[in-house]
Amino acid sequence: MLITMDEFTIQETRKFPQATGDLSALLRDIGLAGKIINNQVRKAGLVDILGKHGATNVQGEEQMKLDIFANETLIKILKSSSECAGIASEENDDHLPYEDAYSTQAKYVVLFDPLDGSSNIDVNASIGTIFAIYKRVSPVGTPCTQEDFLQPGNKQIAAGYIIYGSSTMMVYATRLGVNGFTLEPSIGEFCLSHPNMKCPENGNIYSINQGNSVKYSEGMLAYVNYCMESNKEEGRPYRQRYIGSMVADMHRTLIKGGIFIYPGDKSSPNGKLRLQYECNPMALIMEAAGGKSVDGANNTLEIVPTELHQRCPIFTGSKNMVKKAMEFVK
Ligand code: P6P
Repeated sequence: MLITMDEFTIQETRKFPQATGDLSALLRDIGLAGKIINNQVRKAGLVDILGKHGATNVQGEEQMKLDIFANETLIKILKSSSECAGIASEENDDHLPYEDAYSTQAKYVVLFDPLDGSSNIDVNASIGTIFAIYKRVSPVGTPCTQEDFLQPGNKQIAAGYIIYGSSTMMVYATRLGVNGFTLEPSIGEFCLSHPNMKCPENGNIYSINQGNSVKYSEGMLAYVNYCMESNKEEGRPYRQRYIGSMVADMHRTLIKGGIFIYPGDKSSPNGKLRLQYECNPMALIMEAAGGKSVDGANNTLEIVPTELHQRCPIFTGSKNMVKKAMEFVK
C-alpha cells in the first residue's frame, strides 16, 4: 500500500502532541516546488530552456535557464506557503524576507540551492535541489533577518534534497531520521520508498575530483594514494566514483556507503561547496543516517557561519571511512 509523503509527515507529526503540522505543510510545499521543477527538467531537451541564461549569479557562474526557473519556482511556492518567513538561495546575493502579513507570522526560514549540479544539465546527468529548514531566531511578526540564515547546521529543523535522476526522489532528514520518497508520476505524489535510510558504517567507494590533486595538501594526497593502493590488499579494494553533481554523489554515498570529499586546496582553502545550502543539509542527512560529516577538522554541523555564501571543505559519508580519511588529513 503506497504511503504518500503527506500521509507520512502527518503520521510523524502525531508523535509530537505539541506539533502544529507547520513543518509537514512546509515539506509538502517544497515537494510541490520539486514536482514543478521536475516537470521542466524532464523536458529540458525539448523546449528552449537549455543553455545559458546570459546572466551570472553571485557565484560568478553563468546561470542556466533551468537554474532561474527552479529558483523562481521555489521563491514563489514558499512565499504563498504561509509557513516560511523568507528564503536564502545560491542564486540570490542576499536573503529575501517575505513581507506579507502571513509570511511574517511564519516560524521557519528556508535556504536552498535550487538546482545544484547545473553544469550537468546539458549532458542529462542527475541534478538536484538542496534545502535546509531553520526555525527563525528573529521575532515572529517582523520580517526575517540575515541572522535567521546564519545559524549553525545543528540548528536545522529538517534538511533534504530532491534528485532528478533515473527516478525523481525527495529525501529529507529530521531528528527522527532520514526517509526517501519516490515520485509516482501517475498520481503526482512522492511515495515512501526508502524508510529509515542508514548510511553503511563502512564502504569502498571514494568520490573526489582527482583532477584537482596537484593542488591537494600532503595529507589529502596521502589519503588518495591510500585509496588507490587499496587494490593491492585483499578485501579492501576501493572504487572511485565521481558524477560531479553533489546530490547524485551524496545519494549514492547515502545508499551504498562510501566517502564524498570536496577538500580545500592550495588555491581554494575552503573548497568549492557552500556551507549553508550544500554542506549543512547533506551533513544533517548523513549524521541522521549514522554517517559522519566534517570539514577536515570540525564537525560540519558545528561550524558557526559568518557569511551567507561561505564555502566549506567537506568529508562526508560512511563513519569509519571519514575517520580513516581524518587520520591522513587532520
Ligand atoms: P567540480 C556542481 O557544479 C557542484 O556545485 C556540485 O554539485 C558538485 O559536487 C561540484 O560542484 C563539482 O565540482 O569542481 O568537481 O566540477
